[in-house]
Amino acid sequence: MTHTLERSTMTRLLLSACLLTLAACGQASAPAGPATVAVSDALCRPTPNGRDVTGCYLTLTASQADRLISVGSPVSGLAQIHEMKTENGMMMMGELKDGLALPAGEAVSLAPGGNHIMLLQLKQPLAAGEQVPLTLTFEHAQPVGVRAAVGQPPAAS
Ligand SMILES: [Cu+2]
Repeated sequence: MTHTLERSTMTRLLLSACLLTLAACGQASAPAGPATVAVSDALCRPTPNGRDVTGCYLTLTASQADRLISVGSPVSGLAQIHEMKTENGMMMMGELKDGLALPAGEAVSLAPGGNHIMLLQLKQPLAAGEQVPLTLTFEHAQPVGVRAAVGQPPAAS
């Protein structure tokens, strides 16, 4: 009888410990520390031709699996995440409506000829040497603000 009581008390203790752990996990964004995304090499093409759209490129490295879900910039009315795809033998670009997957610890480059950030409805032309503030929003990590340099990217191979 005593033995049974002890076991049931032990079970209750274990159960409440599990519930506490679950609650703690539910509140934290991730068990292995806060999710972060490092951003490097942010660059936007200049618009000397008077067009009100341009492409921006950068490299993202997420500390844990994440997703770039949106981009904003005060210099443009609209910013989208674009992919390049071939349709009827023609290279087209289209919006990645579900964003861009970022595998844990892997550098993901948005580069000419591939995925890029599209700034549309630019409020003024962008000249080389200027800077463009970009705010990147992720599924897990806190939003990251960067200042992209305006300049020509190295020629794509
Ligand atoms: Cu585009």
